[in-house]
Amino acid sequence: MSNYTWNDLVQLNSPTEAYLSPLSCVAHIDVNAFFAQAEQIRCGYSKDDPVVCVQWSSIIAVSYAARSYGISRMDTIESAMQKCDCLIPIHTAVFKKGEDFWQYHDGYGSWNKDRDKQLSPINHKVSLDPYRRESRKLFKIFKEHCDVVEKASVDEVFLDLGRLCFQKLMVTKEENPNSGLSILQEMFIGGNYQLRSHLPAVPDDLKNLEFEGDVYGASTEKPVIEDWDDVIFALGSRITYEIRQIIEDSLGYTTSCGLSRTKSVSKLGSNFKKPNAQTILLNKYVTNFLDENSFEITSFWTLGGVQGRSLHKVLKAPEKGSIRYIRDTWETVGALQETLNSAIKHSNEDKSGLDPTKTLALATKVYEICRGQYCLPLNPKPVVQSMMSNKNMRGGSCSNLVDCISWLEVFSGDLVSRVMELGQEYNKVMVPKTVSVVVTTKLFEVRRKSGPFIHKSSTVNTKDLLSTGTKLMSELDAAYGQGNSSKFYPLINMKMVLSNFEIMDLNKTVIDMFGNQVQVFKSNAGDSNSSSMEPEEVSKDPVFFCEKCSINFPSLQEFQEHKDYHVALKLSESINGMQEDSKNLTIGEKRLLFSNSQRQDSNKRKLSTNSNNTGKKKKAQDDSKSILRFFSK
Ligand code: DCP
Ligand code: CA
Repeated sequence: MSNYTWNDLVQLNSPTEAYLSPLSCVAHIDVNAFFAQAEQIRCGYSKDDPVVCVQWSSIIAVSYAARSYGISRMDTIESAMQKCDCLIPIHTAVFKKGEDFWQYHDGYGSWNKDRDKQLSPINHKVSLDPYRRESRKLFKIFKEHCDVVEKASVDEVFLDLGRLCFQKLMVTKEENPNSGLSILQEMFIGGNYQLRSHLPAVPDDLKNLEFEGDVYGASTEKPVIEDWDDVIFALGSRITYEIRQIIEDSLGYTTSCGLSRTKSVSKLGSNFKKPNAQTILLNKYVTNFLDENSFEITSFWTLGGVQGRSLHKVLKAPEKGSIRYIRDTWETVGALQETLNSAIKHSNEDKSGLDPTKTLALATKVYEICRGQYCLPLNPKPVVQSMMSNKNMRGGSCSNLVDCISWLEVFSGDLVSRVMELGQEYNKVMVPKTVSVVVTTKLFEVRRKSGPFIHKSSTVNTKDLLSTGTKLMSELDAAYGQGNSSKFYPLINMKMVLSNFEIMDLNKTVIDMFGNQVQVFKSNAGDSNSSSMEPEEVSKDPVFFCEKCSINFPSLQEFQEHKDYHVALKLSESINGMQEDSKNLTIGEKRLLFSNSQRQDSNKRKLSTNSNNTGKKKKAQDDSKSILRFFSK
């Protein structure tokens, strides 16, 4: 009999719960030497060419061919060239001061003797846009092949292989009707099982399944398949191998992959063997993997920071072998929590660095992570909080307001394309509500100015962003720069930050987009308002009636559009107030709320009280249309 239950197996088929199953199978895939590979592929070099990706005189990515010369990211371009005389340095794309687009200048870079072929950081800013584009192509392929994908960084993803493994195992028809797997499939299809009962033992014919990649800790050439988790990992390894192959065939990138029950172990696994490899961490060998490879409690990426170090100290763990020590010393979560509590209590004030109200969660996490069992869900759509374009200024390249505006032009170009791309990725329109300009002055003082993003169109464009940024920068200049220029300019650093993103669905009506707010209105506004637009049945044809405007609408669509108009109006009103000169109103909203046909004697928006139903209807319909146009632009 198996150690696993039917429930463990069936749970794999749930995109939201599979990660909790003891049979869960999660992959982490990381692109090898990402920026260097991107440049190698773009410029038509082979994997054996020692390409490095350069930013000014620093190396930011080293191809594996260049690594074989002992070159690392720590090398300067000069020291790398000394190590390898056939080195191929390729500079990133750059923006030029005063331009809102980036370009490659292949052959240019600090390593050139010819001064004219050196790229100067004084009037250029690096663009990472090309890598983000490649990243999106990669992500698209992962998404095409796996239903739950978390983008962990520009070149890393987590894949939850639950459904793919489950389908391969239980749905792919077995040829031999008498095979052990066929019998299991029959049981599943016929529903002849209890969720809580244990699965049968793995049938012999499945024990021949082959793994793709390296099974950690397997002593023989062919790892022994003992239980269903081994079967799932064998299937998972074939799936990730195929996906990685597709990536390499279609885009040219080699990757490294780690496969295990949890995200944290898979991440260690993908880093274990590089390049172009995959490491499989079976449940039965996972603690050996953690103990035998100089991993420490701080090696887990969620414990890499202050918390991990505090924990290491509080638990008095040895410098080496901390994972095993913690696992062997505390046999229950309760015992570990007790130790954490008392350590926090006995340390002075907040010296422990650990939150006393969260010791149970921390103890559980540490207990599980040391056993390779810390199950975290994948986060398929991380929320974008903010976006920044940044430039360290050199050589007095930002000495006055005009210089600042030239750099804002670069930042605007950079940020707009990033906002648009993010929108494309999520199939949404993303609009930041807040723009900040942050500068570091000559005297290392940081000055910041934030304000609403003033935009004329419903999407973000360079012109609007530049003019908002210019307004903020002019205010900073007026407050700190003018008359005090010697303490302010030249700036040492300048950045533009977008935040408070508003996310709108494409191809949806206002009602769809603001569905939640509609609910809010209803509960806040009380019945008198919310019940005012109930459709009314008249004779055979449904007629839709708006009480507020006393208008009948002949079709549901027109009535829906009209309702959208009311919702948008209310929303706009609640956000912006109703003054025509409100700075928060976009041109589109002004057109909607204060169009020429409105009463000229008042700058307050009022719904028409015209008794002529036709005229009223036309007006309301025009408004409905224009608000829809505004949002669907
Ligand atoms: N990067 C950077 N500066 C750093 C770290 C990374 O510019 N200090 C960029 C360049 C890398 C990319 O991010 O190519 C991905 O970072 P990784 O840490 O994954 O490193 P690589 O992909 O270059 O190498 P590896 O094969 O070890 O993953
Ligand atoms: Ca990488």
